[in-house]
Amino acid sequence: MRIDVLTIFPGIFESPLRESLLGKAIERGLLDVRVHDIRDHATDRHRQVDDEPFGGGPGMVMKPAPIFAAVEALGGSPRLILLSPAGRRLDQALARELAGEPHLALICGRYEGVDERVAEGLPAEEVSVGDYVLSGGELPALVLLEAVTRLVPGVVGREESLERESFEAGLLDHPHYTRPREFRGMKVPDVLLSGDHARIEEWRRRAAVEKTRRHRPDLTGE
Ligand code: JCQ
Repeated sequence: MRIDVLTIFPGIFESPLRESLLGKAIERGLLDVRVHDIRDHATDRHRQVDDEPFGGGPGMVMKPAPIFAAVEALGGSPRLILLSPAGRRLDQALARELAGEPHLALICGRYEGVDERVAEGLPAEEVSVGDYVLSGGELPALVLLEAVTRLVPGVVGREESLERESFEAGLLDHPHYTRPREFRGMKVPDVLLSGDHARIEEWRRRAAVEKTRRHRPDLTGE
């Protein structure tokens, strides 16, 4: 899978793409992630990527031309995504859908916003990672990158751990425990030490439903 990232802060992506699961998957050739500096596509002598808003008001708006030029320099026919609080909310279903694409391009906006002709004219679909405002699309792009790429076959070592986890069954995950059996007076539920796999499965199913009802009633339709 190929993913191009368009940003005016390419440095933000360095360590997340080097470390951990993402870094390993790139090293192993499962992912081809390329980060591009939008400023390299500015044509004026100040390499300006933003300008004042038409109609007035505070802050600056990202100019369309450098973003269009950066996208047009990519080649291929990527699915274009603009990270934006105004977008379709990223959830596990959208992550799964995007993991099936051969080529994505993520556009990171900064300042007060991005000229509307980027969404309209490229066109780019707007995707949000949650109902809060950040100063730029770089962290949202990293969130999307991780949610999507861990679903690409081979990126996560144990494939079965994927289908068991939160949201894949429409529920939160069941509680997890490791050694010691007792920690600061808090005990691991006996059933998990019983070795009875049928009872353990049943306990986990009930615990997942119970935890979902308590923390996320919206997921159970309550
Ligand atoms: C993404 N949830 C929050 C901020 C404008 C495209 O225009 C803008 C982009 C941003 C950065 O993204 C977010 C965000 N999902 O803040 C303002």
